[in-house]
Amino acid sequence: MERYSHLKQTDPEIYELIRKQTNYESSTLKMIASESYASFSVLEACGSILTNKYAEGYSGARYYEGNEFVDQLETLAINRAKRLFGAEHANVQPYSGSPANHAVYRALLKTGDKLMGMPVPSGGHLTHGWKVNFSGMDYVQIPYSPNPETGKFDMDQIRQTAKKERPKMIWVGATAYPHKIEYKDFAEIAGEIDAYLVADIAHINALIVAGVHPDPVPYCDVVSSTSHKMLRGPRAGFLLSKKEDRFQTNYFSDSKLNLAQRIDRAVFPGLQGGPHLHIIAGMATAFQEAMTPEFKNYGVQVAKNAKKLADSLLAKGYTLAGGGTDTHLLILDFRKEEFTGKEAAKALAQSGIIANFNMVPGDPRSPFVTSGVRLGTQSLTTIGMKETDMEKVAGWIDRVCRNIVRINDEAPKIRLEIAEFCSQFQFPGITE
Ligand code: DSN
Repeated sequence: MERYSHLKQTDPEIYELIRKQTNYESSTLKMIASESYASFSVLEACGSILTNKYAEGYSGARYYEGNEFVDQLETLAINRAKRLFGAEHANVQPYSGSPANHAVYRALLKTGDKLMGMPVPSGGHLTHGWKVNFSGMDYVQIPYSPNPETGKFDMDQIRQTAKKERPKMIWVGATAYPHKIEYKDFAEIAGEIDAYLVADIAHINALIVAGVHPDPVPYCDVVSSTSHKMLRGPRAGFLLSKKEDRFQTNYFSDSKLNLAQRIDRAVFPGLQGGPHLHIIAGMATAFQEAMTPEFKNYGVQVAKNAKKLADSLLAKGYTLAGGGTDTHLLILDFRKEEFTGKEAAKALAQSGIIANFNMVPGDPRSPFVTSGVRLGTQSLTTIGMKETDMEKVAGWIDRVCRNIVRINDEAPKIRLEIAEFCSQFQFPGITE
């Protein structure tokens, strides 16, 4: 039976938009550092009848009947998450990364408490205490940023700030930081000031699974992640934690609960209602895929491709924030150019290279235009690209940037070349 055949019959407008998006995603270079291609299996689990079921509560303790099989399913997802990351506890119910992070605040802090996190312009996430987000409105962010000269964390500076401000929690994680994070160093600082250490690994989870990025689990009280992005699962979040609380604090209304119980309580009933079981099923499938040797090879190749792309762009004279990358992402720094990050991102998209404009450290331009473009290699690696392909990609990026003033003439030619190039690759969830 043709895929989407029912939808095509009953709702041709939606069918047509999905069809167009599918063609778009398989004829352009998906370089947004937070996107990926989910497999057919993940998509089938997410599109299953599990969307029909209510199951407020947790396995074995639900507020609805009829959950024999979904109890087994959620337990399977939890066990797979624990096994994949070597964690003591997992909660797979958060609807996405922001709700997962919100639950961390509710479990660990009181309103008005201080936390250390990176501001959004420095590469942090909205939920790490940024002022327009609940996390910056209800809690007090003590900011830390990469050193503007080196683009890397200055641990002496971070320690000094932590000791002066004594936040209750330190977020470590980013949406736009191209270097490895040494959780051990952050754990030392958190230990010195009796703060919780929480890692947000949404961007780099597959690199951790592949062993090409330090592992936060041994060092952090809580680890938060999304299951889409590099993990190639559904659009959702999950939390890993230690079982016991190092501090036995009284922040939470019931101080007898251990850390794992407080995390669970914060997610449900603290913030959410019924879990999205179809998404949890897709997540469990993605966790299983991530336990294969192929997935490990993918994680290793993502980092190799990012390094090759960075080196190729540097060789062509481009500046990269932080000087390069040792993760999946790199940030082109256009501070010296007359065009903005936004203009570059638009010109790239017009040419078939889909990325996003992004602040660079010390950016003089506003967050609405920026001086940078963020690129990630995880989607290109997923469809099978290797280092030699990264040289081609760097060539197209260079052509776009050199021709930005006459992009309307150049973009259609590049777009065609890229579509032709893409036709030789296999797209999970798209090409059979
Ligand atoms: N919006 C995501 C990103 O693009 O990095 C973070 O949640």
